[in-house]
Amino acid sequence: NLAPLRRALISVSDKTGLIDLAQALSERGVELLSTGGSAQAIRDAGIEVRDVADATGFPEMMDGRVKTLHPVVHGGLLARRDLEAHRDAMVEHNIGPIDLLVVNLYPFEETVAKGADFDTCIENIDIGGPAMIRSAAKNHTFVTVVTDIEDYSAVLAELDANDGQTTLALRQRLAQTAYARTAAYDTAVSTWMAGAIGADMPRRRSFSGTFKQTMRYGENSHQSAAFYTDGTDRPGVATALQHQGKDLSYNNINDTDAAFELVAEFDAADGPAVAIIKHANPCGVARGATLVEAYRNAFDCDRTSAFGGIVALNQPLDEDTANAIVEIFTEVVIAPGASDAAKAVFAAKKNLRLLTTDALPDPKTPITTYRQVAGGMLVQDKDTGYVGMDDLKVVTKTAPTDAQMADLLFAWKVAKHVKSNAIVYVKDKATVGVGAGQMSRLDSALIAAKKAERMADAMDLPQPLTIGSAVASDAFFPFADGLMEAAAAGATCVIQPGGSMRDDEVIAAADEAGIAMVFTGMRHFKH
Ligand code: 93A
Repeated sequence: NLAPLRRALISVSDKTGLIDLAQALSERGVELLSTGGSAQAIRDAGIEVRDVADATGFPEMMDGRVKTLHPVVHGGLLARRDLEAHRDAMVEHNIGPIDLLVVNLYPFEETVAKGADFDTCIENIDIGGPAMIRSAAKNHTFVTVVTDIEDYSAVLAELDANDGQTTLALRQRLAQTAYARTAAYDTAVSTWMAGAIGADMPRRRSFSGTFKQTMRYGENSHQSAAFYTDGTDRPGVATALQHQGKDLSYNNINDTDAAFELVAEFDAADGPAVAIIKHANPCGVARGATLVEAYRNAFDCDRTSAFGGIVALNQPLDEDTANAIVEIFTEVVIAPGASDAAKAVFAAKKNLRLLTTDALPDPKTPITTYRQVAGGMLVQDKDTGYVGMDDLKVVTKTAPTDAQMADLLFAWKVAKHVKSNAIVYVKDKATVGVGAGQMSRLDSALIAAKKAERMADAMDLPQPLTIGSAVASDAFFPFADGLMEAAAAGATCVIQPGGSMRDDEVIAAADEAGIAMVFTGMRHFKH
């Protein structure tokens, strides 16, 4: 059992809860040592505190770059209380033990997020703070280290319950938290620096995230899971505000991300667009003259699969669209805003989650994506590839009409967000058939056409909507068969990367079927 906690060193940039903590410690007979601004705040509150500079005999210097980097501080944190030699060294060098360290670091991540210049970011790299945290955490057998304001209350509660000391279990947990904090901090510095100096996928890098929430479970109920954010303020599922509904599940977050990133491809300046997602693949994407029309058009692509889906909008949710959405069961709706009237419509649906952001994400902003594989991590630039009208090459005898061209580009944008192999049929700026995630491109074409037939039956249409449609393939057709299948389903024009050994065969088959085909020169695999 340790002797009661006697001395604390407090050095915090975020002063939230500082005075209450200092007061509580002081009342429990703990002597307070503190750095410049923290000491000032404590003293201003009328609580007794000693300056670290007084203890070290060195003033804070070099604009605060050197305040706590001193053997009196690190000796006090690192000395083993159970070794005579360590105790003797403390006496010989006039080092007092520090039993509790409370530190939160210079706000480096926030400074970067605010878009500060290089020098300001550099000045916000905390050196003394992480050094103290690491010393205290190493010596957690004797020292309590607090790096998270949320842990202040746990420490005070233990002091009261354990004769003025913390338990080893708490000190261990806090030490683990402390190393996670310093690791994440240095990761943030290194990641920022890679960007600031323009390093392209550096050989040495580390990864970290900031804990956001625990999930009830992962993809399945026997898997535990949590959500971590990367600290950037890019609009998206990680930064969205949840207005109502149950907590999001692991699958909800994954699917909501897929939905929002897809709908963001459709510029709001060109009018409303809606994407409905199931299991990370779209079961309907459409534009419309109004948002509600876009929703209904998207819904008509695959009404069956839309049930229990995730809906993403490229414009703020309005009342009409909210009313249309609640006609069936929907898991999540995400939009760049929502009107009060729309929120009122949703309020009656307790299980429906509404998420809003301030803006749509920009699909062209470069970011890094990570995927874990057994024993490693795959890191790549996000697929920000974009194909415009000028990038297309007409390879068939007939060229697409303007209307066909618009549908081809629409289909191409959707195909980018469909798991490979992706085949997407589009008519009048609405998907009418989506084939996703098949091992053969031919099967994707067949499945999409089959689903369109089923929808035609369900909606009492004279023929499937794929008749007269545009079709996109996320990668080249290796053989003519996939293209022939699309033609059989009624597609009259095709967009695909090209580049197959058998392009000639595929082009000849298109010409024979009277189909117009364009090559993008870029593929959009998504696995
Ligand atoms: O510039 S530092 O890296 N040099 C230090 O020696 C040092 N010691 C503590 N920054 C240092 N700190 C940091 O100062 C702490 O991590 C904390 O974030 C901040 C508290 O400063 P103040 O008490 O003056 O507001």
